[in-house]
Amino acid sequence: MRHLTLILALALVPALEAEAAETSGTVRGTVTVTKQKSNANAVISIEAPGLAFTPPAEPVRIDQKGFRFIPHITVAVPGTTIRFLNNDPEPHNVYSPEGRYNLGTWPTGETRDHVFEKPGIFTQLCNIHPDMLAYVVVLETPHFAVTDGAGTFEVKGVPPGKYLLWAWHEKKDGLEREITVEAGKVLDLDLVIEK
Ligand SMILES: [Cu+2]
Repeated sequence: MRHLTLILALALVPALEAEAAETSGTVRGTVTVTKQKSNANAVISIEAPGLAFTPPAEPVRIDQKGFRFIPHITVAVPGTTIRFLNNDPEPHNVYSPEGRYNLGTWPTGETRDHVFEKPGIFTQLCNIHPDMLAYVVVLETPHFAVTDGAGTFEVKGVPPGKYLLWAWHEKKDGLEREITVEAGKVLDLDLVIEK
């Protein structure tokens, strides 16, 4: 009897996976950012009114290492805690003009947390090292991506429906496009951020 139960359970696994795949779609593609050296670090946001999102249970880390913020771009949903870790032999600071916060100055090995409650684009600066710059982009959607070095992105698990796709790069205003996601299908996009 125990064997039979196991066989039945195994037989169910592929069926469940196939069903899950059919209930959502994928949006992927490439981003070209004109007049920039790299197509990396463009943010893709797939938005619709009333989307549910859950901030991660654990803080999301931004490293201060080699006198840079790593990663350069972090995308989060409202309620996310970002933890800044000083991994350099000198003190660092974090402040954000848009966010109107200054987390103070702290030494090697210490961290400071900030909870991002509202959507927006928040520059992260260090008042000791003026070259340090990062962005935290807070989006009211769970469907987002950041382009890799080749400018490619992929967002899986998007429920079928109409969305506004927003593509943004730190040197540009970005672009908007209406898209329709279909269950079990891949929407392939070639996006050019000019302005
Ligand atoms: Cu610094």
